[in-house]
Amino acid sequence: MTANQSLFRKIEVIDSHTAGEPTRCVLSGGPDLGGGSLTERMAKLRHDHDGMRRAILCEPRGSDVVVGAWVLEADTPDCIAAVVFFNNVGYLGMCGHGTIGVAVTLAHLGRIRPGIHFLQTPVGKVKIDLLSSNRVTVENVSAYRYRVGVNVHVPGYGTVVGDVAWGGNWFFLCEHDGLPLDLKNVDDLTEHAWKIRAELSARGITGADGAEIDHIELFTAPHETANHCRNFVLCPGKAYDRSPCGTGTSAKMACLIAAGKLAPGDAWRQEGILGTVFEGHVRIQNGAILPSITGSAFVMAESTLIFDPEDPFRNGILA
Ligand code: PYC
Repeated sequence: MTANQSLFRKIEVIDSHTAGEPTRCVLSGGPDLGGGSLTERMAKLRHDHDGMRRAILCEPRGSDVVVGAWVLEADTPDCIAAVVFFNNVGYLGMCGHGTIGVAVTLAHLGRIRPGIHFLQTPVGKVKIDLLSSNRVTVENVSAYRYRVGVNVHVPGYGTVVGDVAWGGNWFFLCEHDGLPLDLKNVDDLTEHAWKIRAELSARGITGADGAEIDHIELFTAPHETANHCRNFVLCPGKAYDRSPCGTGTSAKMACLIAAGKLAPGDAWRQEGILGTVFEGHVRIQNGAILPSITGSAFVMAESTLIFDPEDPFRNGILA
């Protein structure tokens, strides 16, 4: 090793995909976040080391599509790990496909065996049931419909009516009657969903406590009759979710429960833009809606990311 190479930071990651949507688990080599609570460590990551987020996920090392999952020690004894989810533009409260990816990655590493485990996230504790080395059920944080029948005028499109709901992230969910939710239409669907988001923001329509609605979920009838619904979900950094979106499926089920269209225990098969499916259920505990989703993830790579101090793009390409 040359003297220069000893200056290289190295970060160990495992890449997986869940129903087509990638997750990059960061396992070691990251900055010291101290020994505080998960909230404190996430704040440190955000304020002192945000460049690492870009460096790990954005081009040229990653892409806008990848969701990062920083796997940390939990600060509650009943959780096997804590995780901070992040993307090309910032941080996520929860991530359903990402949690399935984390569980399959931990199983791949021999850190968990089939059965029930708990994971700490910035928005609460989630339960994972590792059903096999690739299949996982996640019981999410509680979900709820916050506003119903919100009208939004979308320039060049007309008025859309949707619900605002929390599923671990904030969603605006609306029925779509334009171009089919097909891969060939993702550019148009992206622009349409982006305009809806801009209108929500311009009109001050938010989630609870003024939280920004940063996920837009369009839905139509499914392509496969075995499923209940098909969706297209636009994520905060303008990448679309290749999976049916775990937090989006949770928000959707909360809306259905609120509308009396789904009963606790009923199955909900959510089809995404690739045709992949999350199987959902809801249970009610002390009045709270607890959604669970089941899906499959596959490990694709075990890698060491190398940060050469002389690489002009070691911290990612800044837009
Ligand atoms: O599965 O919850 C999810 C998710 C959020 C953003 C991308 N995937």
